[in-house]
Amino acid sequence: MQYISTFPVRPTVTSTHTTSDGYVPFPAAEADAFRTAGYWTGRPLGDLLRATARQHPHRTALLGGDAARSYAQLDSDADRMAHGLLALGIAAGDRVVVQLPNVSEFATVLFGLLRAGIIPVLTLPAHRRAEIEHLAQLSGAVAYLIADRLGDFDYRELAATVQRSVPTLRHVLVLGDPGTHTDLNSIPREGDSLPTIDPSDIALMLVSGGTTGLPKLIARTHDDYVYNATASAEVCGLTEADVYLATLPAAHNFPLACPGILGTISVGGAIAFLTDPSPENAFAAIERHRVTVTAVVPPLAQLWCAAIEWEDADLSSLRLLQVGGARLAEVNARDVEPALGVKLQQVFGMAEGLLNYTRLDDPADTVCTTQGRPLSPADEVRVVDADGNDVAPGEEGELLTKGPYTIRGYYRAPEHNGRAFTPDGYYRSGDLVRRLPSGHLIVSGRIKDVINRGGENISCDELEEHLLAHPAVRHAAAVGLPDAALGEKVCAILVVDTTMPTLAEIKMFLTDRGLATYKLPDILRRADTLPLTAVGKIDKKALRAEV
Ligand code: OOB
Repeated sequence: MQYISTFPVRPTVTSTHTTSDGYVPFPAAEADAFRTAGYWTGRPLGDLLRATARQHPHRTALLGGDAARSYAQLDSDADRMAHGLLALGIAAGDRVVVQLPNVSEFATVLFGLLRAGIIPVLTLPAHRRAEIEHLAQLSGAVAYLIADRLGDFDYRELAATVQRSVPTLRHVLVLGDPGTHTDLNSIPREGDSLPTIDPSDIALMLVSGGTTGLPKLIARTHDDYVYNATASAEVCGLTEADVYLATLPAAHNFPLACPGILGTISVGGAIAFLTDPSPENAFAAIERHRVTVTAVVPPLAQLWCAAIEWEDADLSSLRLLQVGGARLAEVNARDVEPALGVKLQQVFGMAEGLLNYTRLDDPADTVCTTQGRPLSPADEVRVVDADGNDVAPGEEGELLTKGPYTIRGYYRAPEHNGRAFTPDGYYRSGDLVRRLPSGHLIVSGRIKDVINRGGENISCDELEEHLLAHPAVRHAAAVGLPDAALGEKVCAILVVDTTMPTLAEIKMFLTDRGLATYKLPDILRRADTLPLTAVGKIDKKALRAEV
């Protein structure tokens, strides 16, 4: 791709507005600049598949036994899916909550929705009632698309509960045994034409890791997400010879488009889906499919490095292991190449946009000690102090960013947007970083109140709200405590009026409230009072030091 290096663009006016629907678009002047410079190519996301299917109809798109599909087959399956969804009365612009495990039908469903102009709200298999209800309500979803079950969890029961409390949900579509709902595979799939897609429209919605309260919706446009996936594919040197293994949940930005599933489709590579990322299972899949690239979070990378000692596996096909989502400690980074015989790439990204990659030709020290540098020449990164002033080069500060694939506001969250974005449109990441002269970033912590447990972000506010609902609890605080395996563990500190509940009772209470399992506290502490800051907020820093 040819880049014109006129960036950063600093238009004199960067007015940010919100549409009546609650979407914050890119300001017109900046959007024009991204088009002129060739970052935005005016292609709908569904076109990535179309183009590859035309060029290489017989190449394998999806691997995996009976579910294997050539590009021509996947392309036609996606069209048929689009027609079926439209025939049900779901219209372009409608939102559909998608919650699927890592199965190859994920690709058919995703492209079916994209081709129909229907906006998928991509939730993770681990989300439960509290999150799904909130996301369905916030997005105004008309349908909820699930698999029948995963392990011993039955999504059909969850769907029945959610449907009772979210009146906009007209359909529950099930992959597998539908129970009392609609069988996704039984809907008729004929139709004449598909809607024309405006590439500046919302293509899909990702779910934020959450900084305050409940998760936010991140609306990504066709233009910005096509660039996200294709530029990532280029940085990773992805070609049609690559086989990508979707190890992390496919609805997450990292395996979806960094370069992940979408990047692989854009170059005509093959994709295999993995529902269980245990070393035994993952190694078997890598061996069977001759996987060349996959992405994991640091705890999984550590587990794989340890497991190779006792698992007898041939990982010789693997050329690139991407590790990101949370800070990978240098000692663990140094383990990867010798243990697994694969090149490491650190990825520091966020669903909101900005992606940083170590480059394939970076020296080993850079790969092991930094979290990469921005993907795009048009990514604008500032490192600022608490007053919003740029820090001296190499000093620690908060990362602020904007660019051709970073959102300008969360969907339907005007009040929060006032805090999470600067008036001139930079996203305040909440991440503390240092920038090296090469542009590489080292992530040193977070100012946002989020616990990162094995790559899963847990909002302290959200957890605290649920804890406070317990009848015995007067004050509650959640903090992350350092943990060798997970990065951070969830510690809940309670000030109670009566008897202190046990950890098991608290977990049960939160589970009954519909909270996802990964958000449950690992440790419970009792306190008589909580330390407060000057303005009366709970002083997390002091609290962390105490516990
Ligand atoms: C990825 O996206 P999210 O939205 O789940 O989480 C973003 C946050 C970042 O703001 C940062 O706090 C943390 O997760 N993070 C890292 C990191 N990668 C993400 N912290 C330290 N080192 C890293 N390498 O997690 C995500 C999205 C796309 C690609 C990769 C990760």
